Amino acid sequence: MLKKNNHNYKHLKKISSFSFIFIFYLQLLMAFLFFDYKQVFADPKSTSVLNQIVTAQKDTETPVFKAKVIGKLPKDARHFTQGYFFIGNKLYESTGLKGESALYHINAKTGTTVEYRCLREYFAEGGTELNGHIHLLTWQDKVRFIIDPKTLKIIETKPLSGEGWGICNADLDNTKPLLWYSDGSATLRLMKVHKNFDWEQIKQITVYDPKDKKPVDCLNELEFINGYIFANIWKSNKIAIIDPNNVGKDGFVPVMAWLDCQDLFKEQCNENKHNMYWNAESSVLNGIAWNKEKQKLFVTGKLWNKSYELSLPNLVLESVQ
Ligand SMILES: [Ca+2]
Repeated sequence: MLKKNNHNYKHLKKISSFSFIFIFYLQLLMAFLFFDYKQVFADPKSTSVLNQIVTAQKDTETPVFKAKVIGKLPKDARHFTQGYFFIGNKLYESTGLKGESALYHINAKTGTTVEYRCLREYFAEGGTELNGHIHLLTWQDKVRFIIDPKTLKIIETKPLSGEGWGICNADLDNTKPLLWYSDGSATLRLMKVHKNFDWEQIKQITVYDPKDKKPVDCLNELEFINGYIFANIWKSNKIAIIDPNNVGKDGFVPVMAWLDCQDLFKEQCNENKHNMYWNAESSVLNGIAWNKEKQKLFVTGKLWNKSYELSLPNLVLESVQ
């Protein structure tokens, strides 16, 4: 009996040791499987510092700035954003698609619509301000509009040869009647606007990537910031920063720096999982607005539910010091 009990005791002890080892390794396995590395190692401070670092690509001198978000503004996720710009402290957004195109005056503090004008029969594209008027492009409708920013009424309709994509100012002091516009290619055209709103091309540049020496096609929404042109590239999450005065042979201009907005797009993909209109193919980065008075930069995209305030890359900030 004693022998039997002793045997049982040993047996139980064996089972107990085995269970202990089994549970220990099971816990170890669970910890390994569910360990949240991002949670533990993501130090907001170091991430922030990293975002500020300009990292040069291995085989080129073109610096890449990672977008550093310093604020967020709600945005109507139904808007297929094509143009984004400030007039003073007032924010404007143009939206595309036939049947849905419109021009919006947006409250720059809340992101809500103050006023809007439907342009349903057109496919509206980029817009900008020049001498108190909004200049708005259409994609393939062969017209551009001159619009009163207060009433959003069309004052003039002018012809547009080719496609219209993005448009921005071209003069630092905004005193010369000059505008840059894009047409989906790697070429930007500098247009002089006359008093009757006719315009004539006085210069053109072709933007290329110094890395592969190839033209950067699909230059889209534009913004003129401290003498540089910011152009987002359609279907990418990158913004090219271009110095329009750095013109080389045959009008070629290298990308001076890249602003990498990939993280913003990833956040939008995540936040719009249940947005029935969302399509990662078309809901891309498209919209750069610079508030010159407050020195604030906002970027957004088609069907995005937010507009992101970004810190301006040092490279661009320092240029005006
Ligand atoms: Ca813009």
